Amino acid sequence: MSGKMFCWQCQETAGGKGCTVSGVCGKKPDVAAMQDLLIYVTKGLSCVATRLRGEGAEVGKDTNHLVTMNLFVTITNANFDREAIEEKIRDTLSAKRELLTRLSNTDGLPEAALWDGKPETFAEKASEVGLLATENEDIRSLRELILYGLKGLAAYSKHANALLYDDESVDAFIQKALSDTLNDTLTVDDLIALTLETGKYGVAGMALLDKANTSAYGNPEITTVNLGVRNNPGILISGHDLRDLEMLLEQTAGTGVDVYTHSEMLPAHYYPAFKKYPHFAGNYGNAWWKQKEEFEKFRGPILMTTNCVVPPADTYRDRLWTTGAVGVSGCRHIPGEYGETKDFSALIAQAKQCPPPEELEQGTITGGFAHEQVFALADKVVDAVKSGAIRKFVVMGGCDGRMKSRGYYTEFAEKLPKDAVILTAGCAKYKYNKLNLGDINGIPRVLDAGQCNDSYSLALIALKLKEVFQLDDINDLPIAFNIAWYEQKAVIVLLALLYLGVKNIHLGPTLPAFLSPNVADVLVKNFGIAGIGAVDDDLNLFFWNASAS
Ligand code: FSO
Ligand code: SF4
Repeated sequence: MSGKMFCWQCQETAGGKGCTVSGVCGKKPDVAAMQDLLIYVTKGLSCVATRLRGEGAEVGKDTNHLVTMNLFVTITNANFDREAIEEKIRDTLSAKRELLTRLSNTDGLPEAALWDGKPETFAEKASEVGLLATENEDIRSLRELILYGLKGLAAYSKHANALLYDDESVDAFIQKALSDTLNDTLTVDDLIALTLETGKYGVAGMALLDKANTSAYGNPEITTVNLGVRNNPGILISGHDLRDLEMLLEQTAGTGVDVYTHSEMLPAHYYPAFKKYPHFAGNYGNAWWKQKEEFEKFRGPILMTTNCVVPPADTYRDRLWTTGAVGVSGCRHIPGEYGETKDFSALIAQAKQCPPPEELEQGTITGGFAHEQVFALADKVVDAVKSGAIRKFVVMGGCDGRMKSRGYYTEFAEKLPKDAVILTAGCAKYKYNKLNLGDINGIPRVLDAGQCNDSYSLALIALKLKEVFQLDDINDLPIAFNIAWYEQKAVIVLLALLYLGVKNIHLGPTLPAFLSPNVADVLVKNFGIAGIGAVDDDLNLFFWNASAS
């Protein structure tokens, strides 16, 4: 056990090992401690809910939503507000108390399911329940791998829930898996099986979100997005929550305030439903990690609907607003339950007092290649593959990040053979989506399906190609996987791909610190997971050595 901060959940963890003094992301030890306690009590609540289901009782949506929200709050770069996290701990303890009264008995429940405490005991308890409390390094590694996958899955569930889509089987699994991470009788093999099952539910969760998004806003279609600025005040919206965007667009209509997307909100432009708003002006800036500089220059209010938020500079703190799972102390938070209309009038009023954004760049980028759009182009794509015009697809989805070593992905994209097409989703695309890589017979060489959750589209596209080419194995397709990861949503995307049978995925820029040597070995031996090397060596491996792809 350790009272010290220890977090290793993201790719930028200190020294590639773990953040122990303060987070590279800006998370302070007191916030890290409250996140640890929030995970602990959420696991406890999940144990009780799972036991209740076992007794044939129903567990309401409120519990499901509380669990997913709590997991989301602890994702990298989502919430730096200690008070907001403490409030969630109190809410979770109170929900657990209520569920416990409905259980026929509490025999054999783990300590987390029974623990209750007043706020003044939180810090002490938190110091006992961090991930280092699990001593066996392989069990700890698998528990954390599962937990991080569940955090990603919870984030995607939350967006579907915001559109009033729920899948009880996904929520029940999340809670069962969370309680299993407290079960000391489970072996390494049991936990490996649970890891794969997490991938299965990852597919289900992404499918649910895809259904929610496309039912509400239509199927993404090829779209050219403006990168420049207009001469009106603007609001910048970042993150992944399309429902928040819809409410903001509705409320800003006719006010003279434009709305721009940032980072993972870029793909919102691809949805037909948002094209009707003339004040939906374009995309501003790049991936999350450049936000300090870019938010300064935006000059108007910024709304963070999800991670990735970077603790802001004082110069724009009063223009940074949060909602949903996001929290930054000192920044204003817009409340709103699922199904309620959030009130963005204060942001709009602030925008009206602000000058228009400073121009960062000009031009356009094109995207919108989600499953239905690609299926509509299927004949063209298949012909290009059959004629040899397209030799290979390379899935380069995932996350972007600050590390210099991520320059690899720009160089890799630039040096790709001209008959290779990049399939992407997530903020990783900012490493190459403005490079003008051209097209192959009218098919752009960078096909952007959307946000990281739209990796689901990439999987559907791969499965469609497998069907068209009448292959038995997805790994026989001319598709290579070279994925960049940063935070825990990328973990669920990875587990989902493994569940779908995809092998030989290359993961970079570094392998997760939370994989123990033995667990890493299982992933290498069973799934061919590999890291990245020098660009030229990897290109050689992907294009001229069949064993690598
Ligand atoms: Fe990126 Fe951040 Fe979408 Fe993540 S903005 S890093 S995997 O939150 O969720 O791709
Ligand atoms: Fe460190 Fe990443 Fe954890 Fe932040 S989220 S404390 S950077 S490991």
